[in-house]
Amino acid sequence: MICAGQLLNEFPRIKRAITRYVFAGLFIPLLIKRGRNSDALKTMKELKNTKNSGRLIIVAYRLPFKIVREDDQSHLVQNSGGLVSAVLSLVSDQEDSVFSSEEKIQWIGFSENTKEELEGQSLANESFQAHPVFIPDDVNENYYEGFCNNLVWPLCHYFPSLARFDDAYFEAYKTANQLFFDKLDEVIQPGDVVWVQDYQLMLLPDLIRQKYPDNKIGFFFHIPFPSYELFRMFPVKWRKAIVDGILGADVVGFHTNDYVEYFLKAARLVSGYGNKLHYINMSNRIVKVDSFPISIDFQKFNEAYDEPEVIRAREEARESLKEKIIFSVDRLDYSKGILHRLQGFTRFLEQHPEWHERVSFVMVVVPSRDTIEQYQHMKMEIDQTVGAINANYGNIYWQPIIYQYRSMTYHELVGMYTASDVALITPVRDGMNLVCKEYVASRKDSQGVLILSEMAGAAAELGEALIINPLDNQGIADAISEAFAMIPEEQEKRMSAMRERIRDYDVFAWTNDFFTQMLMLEQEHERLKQVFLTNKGIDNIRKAYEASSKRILFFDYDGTLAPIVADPSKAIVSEDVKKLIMEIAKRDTVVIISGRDRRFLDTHFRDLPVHIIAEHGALIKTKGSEEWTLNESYEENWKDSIKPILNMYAKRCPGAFVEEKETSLAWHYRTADDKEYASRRAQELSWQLKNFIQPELNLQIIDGNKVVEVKKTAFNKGTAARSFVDGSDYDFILAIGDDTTDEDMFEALPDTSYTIKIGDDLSAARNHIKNQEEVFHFLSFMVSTIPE
Ligand code: GDG
Repeated sequence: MICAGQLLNEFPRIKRAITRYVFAGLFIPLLIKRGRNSDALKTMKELKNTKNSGRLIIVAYRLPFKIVREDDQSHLVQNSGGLVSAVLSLVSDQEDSVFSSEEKIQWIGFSENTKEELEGQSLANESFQAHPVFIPDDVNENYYEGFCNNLVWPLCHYFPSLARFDDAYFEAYKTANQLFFDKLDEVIQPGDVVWVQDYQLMLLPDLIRQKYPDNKIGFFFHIPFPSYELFRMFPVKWRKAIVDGILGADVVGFHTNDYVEYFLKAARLVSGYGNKLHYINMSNRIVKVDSFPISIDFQKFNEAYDEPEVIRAREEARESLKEKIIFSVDRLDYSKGILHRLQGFTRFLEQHPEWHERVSFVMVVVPSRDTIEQYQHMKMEIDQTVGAINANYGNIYWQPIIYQYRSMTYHELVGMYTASDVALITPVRDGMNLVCKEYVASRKDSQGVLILSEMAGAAAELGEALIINPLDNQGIADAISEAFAMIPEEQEKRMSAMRERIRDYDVFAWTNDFFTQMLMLEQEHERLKQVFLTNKGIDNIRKAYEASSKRILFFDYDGTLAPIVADPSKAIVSEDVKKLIMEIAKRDTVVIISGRDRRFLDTHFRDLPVHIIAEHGALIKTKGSEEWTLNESYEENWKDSIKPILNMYAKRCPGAFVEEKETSLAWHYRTADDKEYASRRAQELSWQLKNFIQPELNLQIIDGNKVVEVKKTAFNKGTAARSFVDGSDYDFILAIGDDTTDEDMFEALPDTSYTIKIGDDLSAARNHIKNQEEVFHFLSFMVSTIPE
């Protein structure tokens, strides 16, 4: 969990956001995750004044309906999946719902029917309007079977040996994403909110952003986002397209914090986007990347316990099966760990003859992708293993495993959930896994034991389950034995705790949580949005300047007083600017505030009556003094442990070099031979430093312009600027800067200050001006009416 102190130190840029939203902001999603569903709804209500003016558009690979034709008419037969109910919950007449029910939810998805079959049909029901996307067979094969299922799926589930790399796959992936976009392009209107689902559509958010910069876009990734070592197996262009494609969204959601971290690392290493507290600054907008553990409709499964069909199914199972029932159900997939489960069960039978003839393991495998060779092979192995176990351990009165290769009806499924003593869920990798949550929700009787793989995203939330490693046969065997021996009171204790958690964070809370983040982001955008100074704005500043009597002005150096040039030693302040500063400094307090070292700043400003702050606030030389003062909280003895790391990166990157300043270390790559390679190394270096240096060192890593800089956190431009204004009575404060480190200054100065950011990056500054050249004109105008 995030601690507030850490936030304030490390993320000064959003410090004001934290203050403003301390309850309504960053902490609310955490409250929602812990609190009750009704709290989540209340939060939405508090955050919104009005309903979203636009409609909700879902884009997912599949449409959530079957299109059934009867008497030349098409009807939508709606699936009862969790996502469908969840999005429906966002739309109602209630004041606190996100969307108005006057508008249907627009759902864009692939259609298995041809265009001709659907020609002229109205594809709508009470709540949804369907917009089928038609993908030619050859494209769909390379796109869906190829890129999605033969490459992304195995890589994301840590089966790189099964991944197939084929240029035609990626081409088809781009074509298909474009086809989804083309359909959306026909449908979208201003104000509509688009929610893109899953790994089949990773390029889509950016396609939308390019043409519709003002529509809100969400993206949710349903499978594991892999660690960088796996992700880097995608060819460079592909991985960049994926990261940039996803980052077209405003809010990007994953199931767990691990997946979020892995994605953030990929965003940094692939496209150079750093993040602060999961916010990525994309220069003209911010993206929020966060975890939203998907859930289920708890009440539906809970109430099903008493439905007659479920009672009948449960009773039949109990009558016809043995004393102890183990149940598992999953799609045929190598990620689900079906064979490992069988091996674990074999070990159990081997070691526990006392349970022979007293246990039935009902294992249902739902047909899936079985046209693919790998899946056919896996199916054969499962068939053979089940056959062998039943042959070796069973007898004419007892079959240890009841194996079904088919799908079950909903009532059969819940009948089995509620009849079984143990749910055995052993994926070797699973984004979340809803089956285990459904099992828990169905157990209104608070009985039954969940054995769950630590590789399922759900394991992070269901700590009361018996957590196993699916590759550890003995671990599975021991867990089964422990489950069979577990007394009802203990079962109840564990099950009740898990049920409460899922009841609180059900699929409705999940969607609410996601949309709360979308709204929060809108407010944050509003705060950070660039307001460029108009003539009127400039004139207002001039008037304020004129009307004041005690003024202080802070100027950053590079990119503010001097232009950014390739060779830093040649970034020289022009004579005109110098003259102007001289003129201002005669009547006002002027502070030059820079990351440069004192020698450089002395050379350029020695003859001016100004205060100088060097090395981001570590060193200060006051006007008229010859002495520099070192910030009192600066502590030495940290560079020796960091310098070798920077040197090693410099050696491995021709042209990069390490600069040792008095109070900081900088790894420069402006002069590197291969800029692209160097920028990748810089990202890796920064990542390594941020993640592996000891927190006790209190160091801050700054990703600057072609430089990675390491300094103490104890001071920054903000603390340095405050030391000038605190306790004084300036009635006009102005600060101008272009760099990320200037944000500390903008944040730290009083709200009445005039803060100006150069360029269009999102900033805490109140105003922006376009470029460095304009600084001179702006300042000249500001002081123009004051007599010398
Ligand atoms: C992906 C991610 C993530 C299964 N067999 C039958 C049946 N089901 C239903 C279950 C459950 C759903 O299918 C399976 O959901 P999972 O989450 O377990 O797995 P994936 O399909 O792989 O889904 C996964 C999920 O997306 C959501 O983000 O959790 O990690 O891989 O609802 O009940 N339903 C019926 N008969 C069956 O035979 N009626």
